[in-house]
Amino acid sequence: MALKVYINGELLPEEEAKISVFDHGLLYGDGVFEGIRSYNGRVFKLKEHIDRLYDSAKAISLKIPMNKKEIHEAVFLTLRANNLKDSYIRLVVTRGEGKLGLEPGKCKKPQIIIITDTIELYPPKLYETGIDIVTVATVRNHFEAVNPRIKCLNYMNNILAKIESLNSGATEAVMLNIDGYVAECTGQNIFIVNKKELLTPNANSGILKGITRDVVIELAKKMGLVVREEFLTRYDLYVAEECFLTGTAAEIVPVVKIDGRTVGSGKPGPITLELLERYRELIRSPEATEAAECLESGYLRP
Ligand code: PXG
Repeated sequence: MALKVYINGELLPEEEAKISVFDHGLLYGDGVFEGIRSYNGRVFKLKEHIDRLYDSAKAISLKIPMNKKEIHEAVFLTLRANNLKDSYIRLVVTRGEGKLGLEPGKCKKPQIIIITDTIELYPPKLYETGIDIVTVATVRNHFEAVNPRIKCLNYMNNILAKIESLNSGATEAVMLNIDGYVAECTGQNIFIVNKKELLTPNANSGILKGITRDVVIELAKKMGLVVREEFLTRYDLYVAEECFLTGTAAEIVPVVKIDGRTVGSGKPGPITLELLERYRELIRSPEATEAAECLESGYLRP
């Protein structure tokens, strides 16, 4: 069955779901987005994702022509139309169609697009073996250029880093900021464990403040770990006992090699595995507020 895609209030079969070549989202990467997941009919952290979407839009002076509740309902409408329980939800707001030229004022109507599809996870084996990552020469965007806190439609900075890591035979890239501090990977935040402490780059190190990152910080605190958000260097990565990446798509992926140095024992560490287990429990937990919102809106109608 063809997927249905939400565009500005309409649900269209995927082959008819098209937007203008004059959309500034395409012409200039002018727009914002979110990547969200649902597990067993429950949308994980939907409120947090919608809040971040509005913050990203505010930062680029884009007024979303719907309120948060309407967006929330539109997400569930799209999920129901596609009858998907485990899905990847791509919520996109572009500046809209306009004449050529950078001025956002040329675009009168932002486009709201919701795609719900299935998502290809990393092979389960990678979660057992861990991945290898490398630091790359491409520097993460400076916060006064395009602040990485804005989840905008221009991912060229990250794509260049991804190409570099793949060219060097690694699975993922670690990007540093202009001052040389560790920022993040191309679509994941990075964590290390050292001496029973969990460390992750400070929110102003040049990162997207990941929602999975926030969840993991909370889980770690519940486990009694000290969590510190700091400015980290490559040295900190090299001497770490454990390392892992977090993101909506990747969830929690163990890292076992960084720039050719083996992390800890060379196998995913015990704290990483414990966090992964707790994360997997949480995303399916009916007690989570997201689940209640979901049920109220009728996504899991009998
Ligand atoms: N950093 C960057 C640059 C990201 O794009 C994260 C960190 C992790 O954030 P969350 O909130 O997901 O924990 C992201 C998220 C995709 C895709 O389609 C990308 C992300 C999330 C979901 C899907 O490639 N990036």
